[in-house]
Amino acid sequence: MANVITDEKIPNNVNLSGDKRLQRALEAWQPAFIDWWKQMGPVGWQERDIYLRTAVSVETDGWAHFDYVKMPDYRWGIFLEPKQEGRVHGFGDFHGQPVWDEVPGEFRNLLRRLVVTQGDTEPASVEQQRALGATAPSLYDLRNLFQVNVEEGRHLWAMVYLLQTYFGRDGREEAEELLQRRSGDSDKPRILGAFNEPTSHWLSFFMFTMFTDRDGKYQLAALAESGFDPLARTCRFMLTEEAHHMFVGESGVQRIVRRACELMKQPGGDVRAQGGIDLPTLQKYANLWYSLSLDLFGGEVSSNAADAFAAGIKGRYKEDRYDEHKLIGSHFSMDVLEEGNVVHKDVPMRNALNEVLRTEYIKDCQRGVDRWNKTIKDEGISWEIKLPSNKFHRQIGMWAGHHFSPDGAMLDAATWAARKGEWLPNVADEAFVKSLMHPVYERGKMASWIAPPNKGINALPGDFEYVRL
Ligand code: BYC
Ligand code: FE
Ligand code: FE
Repeated sequence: MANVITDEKIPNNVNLSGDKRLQRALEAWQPAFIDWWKQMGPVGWQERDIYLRTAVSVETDGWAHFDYVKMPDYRWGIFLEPKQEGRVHGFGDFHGQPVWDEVPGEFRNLLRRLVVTQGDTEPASVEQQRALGATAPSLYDLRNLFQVNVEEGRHLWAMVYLLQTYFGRDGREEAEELLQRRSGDSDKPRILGAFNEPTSHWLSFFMFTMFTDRDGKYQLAALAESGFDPLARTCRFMLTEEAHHMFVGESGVQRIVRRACELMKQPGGDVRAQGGIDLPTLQKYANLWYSLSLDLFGGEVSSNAADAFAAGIKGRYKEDRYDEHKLIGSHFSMDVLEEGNVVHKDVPMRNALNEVLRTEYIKDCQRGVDRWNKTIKDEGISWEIKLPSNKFHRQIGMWAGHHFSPDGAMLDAATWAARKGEWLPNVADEAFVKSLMHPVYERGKMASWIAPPNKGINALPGDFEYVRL
C-alpha cells in the first residue's frame, strides 16, 4: 500500500497537504526514518505507552500536547516560526537587506553543509542513547529519555524538511545519508566528535544533555539569526524544545549531587559504599562532557565562521544585543597559541566568531554549575564543582595536540599521561558507575544514586505512571 503523507500523520505549518513535491519526497524518506528509528532508536519499549509531549502547533501557549503514545506512532511534525513580514538581514555583508526565502546560489554549499552538520547531530544522539532504557533510575527519567529522543528525531525532520524543500536532488541525497551514518561507526561515523562518543550510562546521559544539548542551544540560536529565513524560523521553533533537554541534564546532575551530599552526611560518609556517585567522580564526568562539547564550536580562529557571518548565514548568540553587526575592523581579545606558547591577542572579530559563541556558551554552563554548587552548599557540604579551562582535553582547534591541566597550565605529555586519570573518568570510574546502573521501574521509586525530582512532568505527581508497564 502506498504510504500516505497527511497533515494528520505529520503535524505541520508548512502547507504539507498542498505541497506535492514535499509529499513525494517525504513518502520516500518517512518509511526510511521509521526503519532507522526501529533499528537504531531506543532498544525495547517501542510497544509501550509513554507519556510524551508532541509539538502540534507554533502557538506559544498550547504548542505541545501531552498524552500516552507508542514511540513508533509518535507524530514527528514540521514546524517553523511564523514568518515576520519585512524581516531583514541582522548582520554581515547584507545587513539591512531583505532576508532570503530561497537559497542564494553562491552560498548553497556553505548552507547545505551547516544544515547537514546540524541535522547529523540529531539522530546521532538518539543512537548514542539507545541502550539507556534498560537501566533507567526511575519511570520519570525513562520517560524524559524518550522525550528527548523523539524530539531529537523531530529536529532531524526539521533539517530534512529544509534539505528536501530548498536543496533539490542533492538535498534529498543528504537527507538519506543522515539515516545512514552511525554514531561511533569507524566506516561511516557521525560528523562531529562528541556525537561519536559512547553515552553508555545515565551519568553520561545527564552530562550530555547538560553540556552537549547546550551546544545545540547556542548553535541553533546562531542559526536562528540567519538571513536564510526558513533556516532561522526552523531553528527558532527547535529552541522551544531544547530547553527541556537541558533541564533534564541540569536537574539530573543536580539530583545526583543532592543524593551524594545526603550520603556524605550518613555515618561513615562513604558515598560509593552506599551506592551513590561521589562528587569527585561527578567532577570527572563534567570535565569530560564539557570539554567534548567545547570542541563542537570548531576552531578558535576560523575562516569558515567568518564566511558564514559575512554571508549572513550564521550570526552570533542574540545578535540584536550587539550594537555593531558588520564586524569589519573590530577584534576579539583571546588566548592563542604562538610557537608553542599561550599568548593573549586581538583576533579579527569575524575570524573569532566560533570563540565568541563558545564564550557565551561557557558563561551559560557556569550558571548551571553555580546552581549545582548552591545545592551542595544548601546541603551544608563544603565542595565546589569547577568547569575546567577551555584548553583542557581539547581535540579540535588550536589547543588540540597540546596538554593542559584543568586550571589551564600547559603540561608535557608524560605529566598528562600520568595525571589524566585524576581529571577524566578512568577505567575504574567507568566500571564503578556502570555497576550502579540497575533499572528501577516501580512507580515513584528512585535508584540509590539519584534523589527524586522536585516535581513531575506537566504538573503531574512524581509517582505518575510515566511509562505504562
Ligand atoms: N568534530 O573552521 P572550523 C545539537 C571540522 S549540537 C569534527 O574550525 P567550522 C545537539 C569542520 O567541519 C549543535 N570536525 O569550524 C545536541 C571543518 O571541516 P572542513 C550542532 C569538526 O567550519 C545534543 C574543519 O574542522 N550544530 O544540536 O566553523 C543532542 C575546520 O573547521 C569539528 C552545529 O554544529 C568537530 N567538533 O565548524 C542533539 C551547527 N569542528 O571544512 C543535537 C552547524 C569543526 O575542513 N555546524 N570540524 O572539512 C556549524 O556551525 C559548524 O560546522 C561548526 C564549526 C560549529 C561545527
Ligand atoms: Fe536537537
Ligand atoms: Fe536537544
